[in-house]
Amino acid sequence: MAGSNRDVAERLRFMAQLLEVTGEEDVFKVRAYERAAQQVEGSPVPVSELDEKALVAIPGIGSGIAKKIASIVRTGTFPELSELKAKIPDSLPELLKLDGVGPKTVHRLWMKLGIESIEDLEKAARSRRIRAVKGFGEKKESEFLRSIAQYRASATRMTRDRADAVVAKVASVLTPGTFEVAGSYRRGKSTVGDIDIVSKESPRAVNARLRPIADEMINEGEQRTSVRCLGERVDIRFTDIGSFGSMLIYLTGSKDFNIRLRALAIERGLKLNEYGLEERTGGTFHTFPDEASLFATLGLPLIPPEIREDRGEIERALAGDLPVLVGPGAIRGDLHVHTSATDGRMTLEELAGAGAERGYEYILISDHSSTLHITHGLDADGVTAQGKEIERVNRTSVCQLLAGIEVDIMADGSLGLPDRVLGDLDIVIASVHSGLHEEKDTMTRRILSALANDHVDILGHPTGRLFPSRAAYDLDMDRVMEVAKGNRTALEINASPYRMDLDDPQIREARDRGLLLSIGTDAHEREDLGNISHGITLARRGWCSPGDILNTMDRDALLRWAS
Ligand code: DGT
Ligand code: CA
Ligand code: CA
Ligand code: ZN
Repeated sequence: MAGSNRDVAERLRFMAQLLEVTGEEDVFKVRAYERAAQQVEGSPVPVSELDEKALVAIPGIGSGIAKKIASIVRTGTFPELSELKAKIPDSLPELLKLDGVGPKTVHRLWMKLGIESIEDLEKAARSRRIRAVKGFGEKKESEFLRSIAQYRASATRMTRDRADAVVAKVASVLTPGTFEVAGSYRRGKSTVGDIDIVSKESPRAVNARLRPIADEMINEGEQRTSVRCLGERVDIRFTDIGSFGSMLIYLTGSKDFNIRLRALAIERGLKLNEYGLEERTGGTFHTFPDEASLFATLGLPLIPPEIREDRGEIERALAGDLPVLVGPGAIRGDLHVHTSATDGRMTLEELAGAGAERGYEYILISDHSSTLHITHGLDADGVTAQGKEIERVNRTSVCQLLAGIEVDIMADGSLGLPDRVLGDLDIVIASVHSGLHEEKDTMTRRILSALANDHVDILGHPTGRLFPSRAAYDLDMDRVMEVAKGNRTALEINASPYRMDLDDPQIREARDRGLLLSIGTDAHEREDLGNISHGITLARRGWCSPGDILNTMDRDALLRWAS
């Protein structure tokens, strides 16, 4: 996952910081991580391309840290770091992102004042509780507040899982059936700037209920209220029951969609705003309690929120030719999961059980292959052993496990396992996990040569992007799609909220070209399986119908397609 030297160094440095946050007294241990981070950052060769022996040869890197580096390259983290993170409040490390706040400060704030989050720090500073701690003082208090303001102004967009948490918290004080979440959240965008909600309840009642859960009431009113909740901005717009439909359409957007819709209304002699439609001659005003009635008045069917982007959907709707979008009911299984045989947490049995619970027909077992960069993956013997286990579990399981692998695409475009091993598997995903900063031509050539292998069925997380820090790698996606189409290789829609890869414009392009797409959660633990919903949403944003999605095939059809 986290391949560049900078990524690896960042994780090692983070470990050093967390040790200090938790009050680690062994300074040599902290320094060992700091020194390793420095060495990795300064290394002229990408550490992702070094094996353990070569890593240990770097001064300041011992065999313990070398293993951790290998784990970071492969998974983005390592066990000791995960364990340490589990011991502290989830919101604590974010304090380190504040300008002028180091690990020792966080340790002190946490121990002396019970501060566990930026919100806690803000409250403590506002209520002048910081100055009571020896060594902090009034000046420090105002510095903290300034840093918090700056951090928030530049904070990046929310991932979908974060947005879900914010929505759940706000929804917990609203009455079911009286509100709808609008904006980019409802349209299903891969990341969300702020949360927009339309509410039919009385502003006074809602405002009162929001106060206890809000970090801050940014502004309160009868028309709209803005609050900060879990550190994120939430805008609530109040409306009459009678105008709920027009308000919801307006706040769902997108802005471009709204502009097109208004133009269409004008063509029909109507003026559209968030309160309803006005007849341009005579001035009669019409209101709409739901979206469908407003759309119908404009001669349109209900356009699904996920495709309201002015990318041709209004024209298609007018022609009565909207695509039928894939929904959760059509999904028969998950096509990318990891197990405890490598860096996942679930056993095959647990996966089969979890799949059955979700009503799945199948789950594709796709652990990493063991290669130069991935030391704890499966080798040929590991694949054979896992295959036998899968057969055994399948004898008593409703949800069938498919034998697969997420094979590494190497620097030269070859694959991490020999053809004879890949040939025995049901479905093969091939992914790039190293050398992520190659030139466009080199990267494209690598991927094309992997696609040329007949055993490869799916190209995993095709652009390699990772929120919030890693951009997509430089790639000639046009060429990749052309070759994938020719070779009948599917492209993955990786549903991890940190990946969301492919993104919707590329999904749309792939679908328009007649490629197949496969949705995979890349689950490492049980709750990750729920991310399938993010993948379905992305597929919908890319205009995919059930027929475009591999996961809608039944097991036999899927295996026939892959063979
Ligand atoms: P975000 O929050 O950056 O992820 O994106 P949105 O789409 O949620 O944008 P936001 O929160 O600024 O506004 C929510 C909706 O309000 C937006 O989707 C459409 C509507 N809207 C906002 N500004 C305008 C505007 O200037 N004109 C029109 N027609 N609609 C707007
Ligand atoms: Ca928004
Ligand atoms: Ca907004
Ligand atoms: Zn991967």
